[in-house]
Amino acid sequence: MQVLVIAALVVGATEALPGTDSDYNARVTSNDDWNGFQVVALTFESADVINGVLGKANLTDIWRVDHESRTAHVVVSASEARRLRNSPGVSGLAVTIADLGAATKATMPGPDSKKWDASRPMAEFFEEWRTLEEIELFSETLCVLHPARCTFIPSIGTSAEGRNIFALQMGGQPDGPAVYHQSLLHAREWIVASTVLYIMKELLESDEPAVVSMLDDLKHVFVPMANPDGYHWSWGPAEDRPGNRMWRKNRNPNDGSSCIGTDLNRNWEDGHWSGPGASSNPCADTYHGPAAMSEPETRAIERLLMDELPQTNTLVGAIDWHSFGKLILTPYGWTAQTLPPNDAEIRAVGNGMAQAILESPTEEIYRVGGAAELLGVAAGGCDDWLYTNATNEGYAFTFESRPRSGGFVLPASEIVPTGVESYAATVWFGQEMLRRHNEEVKAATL
Ligand code: 0X9
Ligand code: ZN
Repeated sequence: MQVLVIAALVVGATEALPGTDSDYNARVTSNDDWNGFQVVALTFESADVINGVLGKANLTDIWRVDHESRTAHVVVSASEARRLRNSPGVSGLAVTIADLGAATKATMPGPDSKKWDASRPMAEFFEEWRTLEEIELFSETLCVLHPARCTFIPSIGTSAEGRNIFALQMGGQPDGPAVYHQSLLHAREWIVASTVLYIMKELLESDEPAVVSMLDDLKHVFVPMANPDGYHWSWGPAEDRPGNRMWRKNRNPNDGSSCIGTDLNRNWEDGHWSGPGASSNPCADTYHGPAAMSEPETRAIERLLMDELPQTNTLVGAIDWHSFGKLILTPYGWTAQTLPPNDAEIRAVGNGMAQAILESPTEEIYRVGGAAELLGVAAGGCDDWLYTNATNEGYAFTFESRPRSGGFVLPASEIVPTGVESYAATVWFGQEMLRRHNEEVKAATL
């Protein structure tokens, strides 16, 4: 088994994450390459020791470092897990996935699982993980079934490998406010594509007067599959590719390197592109790309939100859906030293969404906090661009969805409950965005 020694800087809690230069993912050619690796949740004696301990460990990948809860989820060999258990500074170690290769296979549709097509009930879609083709077909079908309130846009631009990036628009008024929901910027975070599709379906099918009137007044724009090439790759192996379930980036080749892909959550022109927390190494999972907005996927979304949408509507709020950790993250992600001018307002909206989830049927607890404070600094993130550019310092969030612990592979039985709680947050968000927008309009006309 190949295990990397990851060079890391010993830095403060709000500095760049250590270990994000791991290139193991770049060398994986089959899901079997994950056989025998474990995912462990480490708890640290204090936040100050986290980067030092991780810097000295033989880590294959770092999935999450959470400074507030003093935890980290890392991929390691079994022997390294044993060593880490007794490392100074580590107060606890729990194995969350005993064999990552086996878990990957166990959480993919089996040979007997039926594909979804438009002749089957919409609800059946959420019984299983779905391929790119099924996701696109489902989205298109939603608009066919609800033509008065839904427009399917087959392509807002093409991906690096030439796939269409589709979008949906629902409701709203000419010259009125709009919100934006995006998922699957990171290929391996499968739960959030299902989540956003679930939200779209529930919004369209709802006959609750409060939801109907919210959708009438507030345009909802969705890009559920922001990284179609990466997602397709994460479904491998198949005839046309070896694939890797743990793939994160897009699939754009890099000049002068055999490593593929840019991290689409480090490529945005947030005013700090290529800063801390983003890597200049094309083999790294957090590679920021050759230039800000260099990627066809980020540019397609930029065109949609900066050129097309403003012709008819004003974008007031946006959520970029990711996994995992059950977190609602507020800007900034590029620094923890400066807060947005309307930080208190943004956090109040974040807290409102967390409360809506707590009051939803799942009663789950989501934590709210600054992205850089909770997870460490990372420049070039979509959330900071959505905040600064697309919403003009409005309301922008990154959701880190389920699970709380464990990671990117989870059973399909989590799809519906995650959808239920995320729908509750989305409805509350929409109503609050509308309320705040109307108040501002009223104040401006007085
Ligand atoms: O690191 C990321 O891109 C996000 N976490 S994930 O595990 N889904 O990859 C967090 C992004 C937080 N926002 C910024 N750093 N701007
Ligand atoms: Zn992500």
